[in-house]
Amino acid sequence: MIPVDLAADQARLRELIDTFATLSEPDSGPGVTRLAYTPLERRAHAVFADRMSALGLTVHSDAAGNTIAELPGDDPALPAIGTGSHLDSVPNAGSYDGIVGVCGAMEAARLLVEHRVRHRHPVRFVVFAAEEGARFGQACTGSRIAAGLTGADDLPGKHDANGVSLAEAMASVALDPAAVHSARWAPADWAAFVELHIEQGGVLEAAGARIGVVDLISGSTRFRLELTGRASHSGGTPMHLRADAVTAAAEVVLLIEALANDEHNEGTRATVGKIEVAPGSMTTIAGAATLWVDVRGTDTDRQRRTAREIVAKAEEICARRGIGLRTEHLADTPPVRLPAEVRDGLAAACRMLGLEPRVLPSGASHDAQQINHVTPTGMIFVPSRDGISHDPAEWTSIADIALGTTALTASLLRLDGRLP
Ligand code: HGY
Ligand code: MN
Ligand code: MN
Repeated sequence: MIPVDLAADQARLRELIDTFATLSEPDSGPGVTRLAYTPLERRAHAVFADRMSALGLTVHSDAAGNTIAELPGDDPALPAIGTGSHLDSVPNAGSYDGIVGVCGAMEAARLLVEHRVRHRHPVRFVVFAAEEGARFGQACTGSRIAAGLTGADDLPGKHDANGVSLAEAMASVALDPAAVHSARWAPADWAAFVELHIEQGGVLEAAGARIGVVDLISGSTRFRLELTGRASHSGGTPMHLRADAVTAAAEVVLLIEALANDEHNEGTRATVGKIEVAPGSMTTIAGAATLWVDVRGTDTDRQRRTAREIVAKAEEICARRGIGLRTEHLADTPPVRLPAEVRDGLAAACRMLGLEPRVLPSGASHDAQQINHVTPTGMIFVPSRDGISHDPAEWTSIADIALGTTALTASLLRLDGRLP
């Protein structure tokens, strides 16, 4: 069993989650808006750093903006065991995505320090920068840099909706994009990594399971489709003389849905979550429409084939309608199967709580997906009510978050060899 003094404290978790939830862009509408590489994301990292420093941990932020707090172990020569998640959000997000993994890590650190739990390995508590791809298209920038999957050369070429590049955004919050090589993690420095996260889907809730362990993290292929028609008067232009970018875009969007639903693309999810139309006047036929496409998959070939099929079909539709089409690749991450030895260790930790964990794939992408390129990595999931996420209605009970945190703490000690 878990030593009783290692049970996570619900009130402390609630206070932490509520503290981070207050850090949202003013006048940004409902929910939490704390985008990648903004002063607000850095303020959230500062809250984490202050609390961990107050516990006596040594804390630093690297050139990528990742913030790492270290708790020394009895044997400093051993590689570190790590845990953590992210504090940036999508626009109008909920209060739990990423935050639960950071708050769980902070509570685990408190339990280890305040109960003077001996452990051999150093333990590092990490907040990754810029996990969400909502602003720049690419997800997991901080953890990709740590894993050596994104370098300084990649940063100037990715832009947000205002034309600000990843490199410029990093510099705007006093980070040095040219120095991100220094933020790369050496595999020899790490023994394992565990991320606690909300499920962001409905599998655990439907199964009546209070805790899950992830076996595979979905990949994502993301691109932008820019359709160019001819803006013209909505009254003076007969239907047969139009090059309407919006009606072409509408046909493409429905095609994307049909392709994802086609059984030969089983397991693939394709979404157009953002559309921009110009000039955006109700009395002008749209001359331009831009679609942001997110294709998720549990099989690399099928995920990328679906993306290729979408582009090919969109080209056919646009050619038939006399609409120009330009495709811009934004990001591509393959699915990752997490190592069985970590997965099974996390399951054993859940059983120490008297819970049988549900083993499940993650539909969302995560920092753990990138960190698994550096060190054996696992994920613990807690349920999302109604499967909702990336929305203010996102919610997980504090009791489930506490269970997940206790399982996380036990997992860290199992990985250390401190618990059987
Ligand atoms: O977009 C995702 O899958 C994750 O929430 N970053
Ligand atoms: Mn997340
Ligand atoms: Mn997210």
